[in-house]
Amino acid sequence: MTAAASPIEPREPKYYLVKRHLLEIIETLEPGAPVPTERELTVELATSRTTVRQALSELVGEGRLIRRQGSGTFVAEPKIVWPFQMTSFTEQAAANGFVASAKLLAAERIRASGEIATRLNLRSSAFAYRIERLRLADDIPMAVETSHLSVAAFPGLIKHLRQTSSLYRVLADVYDVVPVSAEESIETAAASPREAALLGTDTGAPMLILSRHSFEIDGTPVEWVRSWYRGDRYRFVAHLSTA
Ligand code: 16G
Repeated sequence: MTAAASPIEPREPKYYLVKRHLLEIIETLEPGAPVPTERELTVELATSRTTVRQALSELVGEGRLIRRQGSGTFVAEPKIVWPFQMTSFTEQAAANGFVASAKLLAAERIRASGEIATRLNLRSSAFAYRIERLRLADDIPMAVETSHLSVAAFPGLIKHLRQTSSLYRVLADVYDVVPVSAEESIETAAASPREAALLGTDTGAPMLILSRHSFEIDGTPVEWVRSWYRGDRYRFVAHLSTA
């Protein structure tokens, strides 16, 4: 006979009580409304400033609150819902009512090795492009995107990307290549100082990294891309069906 598992009663850390209290307050407020200050919460809940700060920081990281230097902490706007689709950033933005753009941060030819060579099906030390772009929607920085593509497959790509902000547009118009399928994965990371500065958040803030490995209809790999999004601003949605 097996013993019945005993119910686990997790011990709630003190800051979590403060967090729950704040979540209740947030539910009653509109986006943009101020929440009580650190000092007010410390007095009201008879707890330490450190405890209050931890609760506030977690809610900022989760995108429920937003901190404005010098003016306080406010209820955040709802997250932007971004669909998982086999389309380009430009098309996804348009479908959601935004105008997409890109700022080219880096564009270079590197010798492919390791994962990049494998993903792009290149001989080790063949040339690959490393293209880093800041992606913006309505001029608001949304993601830092690093793309790798084969130089042999797309000669002159960097020149074209200096003129148009859509990689997929260039691939279709100039090279007659359309990525039709992809494997996409999502994982979390903490923002580095550089990503934080580019995306207007704090170093260490939670980020979502989307990786896309895309292919042409015949299975030829097209690109290997990693996109860093602010975890507090975006919610990714996939539509699943059995059909
Ligand atoms: C998306 C894709 C990226 C692709 C880009 C093309 C993800 C994670 N990334 O951002 O792989 O290169 O769209 O967009 O979905 P563009 O044509 O606007 O440059």
